[in-house]
Amino acid sequence: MKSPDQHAPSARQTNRRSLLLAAGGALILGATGLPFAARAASQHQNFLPDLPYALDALDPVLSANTLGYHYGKHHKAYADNTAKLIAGTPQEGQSLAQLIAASAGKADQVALFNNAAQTWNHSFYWQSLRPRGGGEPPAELRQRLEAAFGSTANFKKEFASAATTQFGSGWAWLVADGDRLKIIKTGNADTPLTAGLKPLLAIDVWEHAYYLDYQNRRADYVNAVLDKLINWEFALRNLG
Ligand code: MN3
Repeated sequence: MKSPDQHAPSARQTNRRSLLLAAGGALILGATGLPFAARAASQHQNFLPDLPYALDALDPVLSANTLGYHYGKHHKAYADNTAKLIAGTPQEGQSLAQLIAASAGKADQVALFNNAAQTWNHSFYWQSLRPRGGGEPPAELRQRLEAAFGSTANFKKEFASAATTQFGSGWAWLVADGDRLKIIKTGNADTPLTAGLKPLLAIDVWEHAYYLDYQNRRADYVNAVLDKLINWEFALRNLG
């Protein structure tokens, strides 16, 4: 059985990161004699939050292998790229939300928008999942879902439909548009934040989110997440 303390970042996870960092530092020292890369990286803003559970906490729905790549490589790269793009510019020190708002729709800031929005979207996605999630939503959220979609079951059906019909890379979202709950999908890095919508839940449907575990079976991934991992309490908190 898995213990409840897996909701918090585990000591094992922290140790693993420290070990990776130490290994990287040793490699740099061995090559140049000075930890230039390590020092430069530490001076950048850190936009990568801790994963809210251990890498293997969502297994078997999402394997530690998937989370290792998705969080440790993809999400980290977006976060690192965002920090590098603003380093030494007037935008240094701004929040992801500020960077997203300032770069959205600007042809000369596509790279910053893509990396900042993907960093934000992924941080939101990890919180949209939880070990032993799914099941019945809390009563207050269930009533809102019933009002908007007829039933929780129908919400899940419509959400899965949005997630599986998003052509190519992107995201499916439950959002609040004023008082109304809506399901939307966005392409690539696009995020509901720029449309003035309040995100409540997200599912990543980029292939890197599921390919190691589900290959081309996106619908199986989406339905497994909705049934077993979705974090209704997070949606309710976002609803405020
Ligand atoms: Mn992703």
